[in-house]
Amino acid sequence: MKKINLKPDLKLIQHQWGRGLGLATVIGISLSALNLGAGAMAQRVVAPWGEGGYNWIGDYNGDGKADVASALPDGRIVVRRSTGRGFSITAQPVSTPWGSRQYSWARDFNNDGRTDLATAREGNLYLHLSTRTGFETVSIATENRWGEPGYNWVGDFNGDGFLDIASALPNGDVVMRLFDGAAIQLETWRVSTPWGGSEYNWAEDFDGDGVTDLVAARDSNLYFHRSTKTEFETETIVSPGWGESGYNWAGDFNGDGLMDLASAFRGGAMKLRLFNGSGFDEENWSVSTGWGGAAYSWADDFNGDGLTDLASAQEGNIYLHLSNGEQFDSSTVSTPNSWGQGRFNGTGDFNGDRKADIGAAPPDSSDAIMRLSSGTTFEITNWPTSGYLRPR
Ligand SMILES: [Ca+2]
Ligand SMILES: [Ca+2]
Ligand SMILES: [Ca+2]
Ligand SMILES: [Ca+2]
Repeated sequence: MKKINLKPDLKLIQHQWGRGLGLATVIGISLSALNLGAGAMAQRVVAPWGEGGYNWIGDYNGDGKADVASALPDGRIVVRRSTGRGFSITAQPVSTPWGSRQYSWARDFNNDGRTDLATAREGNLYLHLSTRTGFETVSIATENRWGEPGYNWVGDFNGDGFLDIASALPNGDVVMRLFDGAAIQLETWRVSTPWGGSEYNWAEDFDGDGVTDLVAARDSNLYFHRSTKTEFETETIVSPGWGESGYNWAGDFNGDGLMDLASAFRGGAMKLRLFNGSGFDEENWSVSTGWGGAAYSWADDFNGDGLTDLASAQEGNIYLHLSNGEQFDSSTVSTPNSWGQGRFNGTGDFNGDRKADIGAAPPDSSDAIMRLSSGTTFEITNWPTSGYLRPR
């Protein structure tokens, strides 16, 4: 979002496919249906989605349009590549196991412009690095020291361009897995302040120096852990007033290239913490509409102006809050009340116009319901999944 380069803006397109508390549900047809044609030539089949938490929005082929990768229970990774008007599917078996969803990430770990998949299970990290045609799997043995769910963060904590994983342990140790493109160097960094609840910590490059920092919110304090590339330097800032779980978002809400935090409260009040390079300027913003569920509320740049906006869906309404840098300009977009369950909705720029769209995987279809942003409204359209899947 802050670096101008020729690579697509992954920040915009690699949000996880939804989040929240929806029950894990297999979407699409049953897997047994895929075997009906065993022995036949490759045939056209309807492709299922992964279980909740195993579908990830990202740009797996680096063409600037968001795709969806799904890990299926049968061991295949299915990628729906966006054509701009639908999805073209490919599948690839992988022989390594998956960690649980809180230990699985879709990010561009090796910095080649294509989103990769990583999953941690016990003492192993499995990296599925995107190639031109699929994934190349790298198994890396590492210690079985991970944070609790919600306390493992991906970022470039040492600034070498490759994404790392930081795992916070309750005793103040932060296990750093520093990835260099091929291997992982294990280090332990220390913090002496508490972490926030699992939805109250953010790994972002707040100060824009190319190195990911950590921010934790707890009670009336904000703990800013600035990475020096070799350790965290912690500053404790008194800053009361946080939204309920799931209603605090990181983004660049005033477009100055520095990451900020936005917290929403019942009744429409909002608190913005705008990072100014050394600290956070607190401002009171507000919205006039309600909020949908936390799993249906997203921070992304819906009109492509570089300022992070908010959108929240509640049944047949999308409450769109476009940041103008000083406030949100709010509008309500009417839309059919058809959504995926909590983890089957997510934002990304699926058609490559740099405006974030909302994708939904409804429980009874292998196609996706896309809401393509025009900048001021969302055009709803069905995106079919086409292609051939060889029966496993
Ligand atoms: Ca790194
Ligand atoms: Ca900012
Ligand atoms: Ca915007
Ligand atoms: Ca778009």
